[in-house]
Amino acid sequence: MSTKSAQPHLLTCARFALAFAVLPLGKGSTLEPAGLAADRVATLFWVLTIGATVIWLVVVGLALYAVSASRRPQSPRGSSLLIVGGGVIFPTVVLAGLLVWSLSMLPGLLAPAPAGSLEVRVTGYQWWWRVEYLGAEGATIELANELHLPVGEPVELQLESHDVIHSFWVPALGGKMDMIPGRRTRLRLEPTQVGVYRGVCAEYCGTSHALMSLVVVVEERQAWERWLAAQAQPATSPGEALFLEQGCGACHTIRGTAADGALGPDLTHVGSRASVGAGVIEADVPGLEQWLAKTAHLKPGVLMPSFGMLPPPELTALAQYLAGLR
Ligand code: HEC
Ligand SMILES: [Cu+2]
Repeated sequence: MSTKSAQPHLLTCARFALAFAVLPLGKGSTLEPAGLAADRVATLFWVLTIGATVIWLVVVGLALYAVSASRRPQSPRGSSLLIVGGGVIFPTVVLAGLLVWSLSMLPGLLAPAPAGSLEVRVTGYQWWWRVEYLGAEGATIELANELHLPVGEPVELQLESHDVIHSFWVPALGGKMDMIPGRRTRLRLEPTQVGVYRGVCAEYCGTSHALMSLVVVVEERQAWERWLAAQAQPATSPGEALFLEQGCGACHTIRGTAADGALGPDLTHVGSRASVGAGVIEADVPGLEQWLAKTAHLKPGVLMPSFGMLPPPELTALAQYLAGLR
C-alpha cells in the first residue's frame, strides 16, 4: 500500500481511537460488582481462576517431577491409584461440585422481579438508548441514555430493539442480554450499592457501536423519587422557537412543546443528563454546541443531520435552550 492511500486510513484510525476515549461516565468493571448478579459472577470468576491456577501448578509440578525423577520402576498399584484418583475421581468430583454450586446461584437471578417492582423499557437504536419508565395505567416517563435506579430493589427491564441486534450490558450490575428486533427480552437487575455505573452495547451494531454508552445512576429511594418526579414534568425553559423552526421537532420530543418526533431521543430533560450522544460529549452549552455543529464528526454514521451550517449565535441559542432543559 502506498503512503498516499495509507494516510486517510491512518487518519480514520486516529479518529476512531480518539472517539473511543469516551467520557468517563462511571465504573464499568465486572470485578467491582455493585449488583446481585454481578456479585455472583465475580465470585464465580475468582473461585474458578484461583482454583484453576492451583490445579495447574500441581499438574506442572507433577510433570516436572515425572521428567526429573529417577527411572526406577514404580509400583503398579501406586501408578494406578494416581491415574484413577488424579485422572478420574478428582476431576469428576471437582467439576460436579462446581456445576452444582454454579447452578445454585441462578435462582433469584432468572425469575422475573416480584409483581409491583419497578419496570423500565429500554430500546436499542443505532446508536443510543430510549429509556421509558412504565408507570401504572400505561403512563410512561421517557428519556434517553440514562437509567436511574433505587438501591436495593429489584428492577424488571424490558429490552427491545428498533433496528438491529444490540446487547444491554451494565458490567457492574449484571450480565448481558440481547435486544432483538421484533422481540422482547427481559433482564432482572438488583443494584446493591449507590454509585454511577457505565453500561455499553455488547453486540456489534454498526459504525458507532462503541459510542453507545448508558449511564446508570443508583441512588437512595428518596433521591430517585425526586429525580423521577422531575423527569415527569414538561419542559419549562423558553427559547423553543428556534428548535421548532429548524425542524428538530420532526425527530425529537420535548414534552410541553409542539415537538413530538420519535426518531431520536426525547429531549425534555436533556440538560440534566451526564452526556450527550450516549457518552460522546458533556451535556453543557459547549458540549451541545459541538454536538449540533459536528454531529457526524463526533459520531461517525450518526442518524442525525449536522447543523454546522447554522450561524454561531443560533447554535449557541439552541445549546443554551437545550442545556436549560433540566
Ligand atoms: C432526522 C432526525 C433528526 C433531526 C432532524 C434532529 N435530530 Fe437530534 N438526534 C437524532 C438522533 C437519531 C439522535 C441520536 C444519535 C445518537 O446518539 O446516536 C439525536 C440526538 C440528539 C441529541 C442528543 C440527545 C442525547 O440524550 O444524547 C440532541 C441534544 C439533539 N439530537 C438535538 C437536536 C437539535 C437541536 C436538532 C435541530 C437543530 C436535532 N437534534 C435534529 C435525530 C435527529
Ligand atoms: Cu448497539
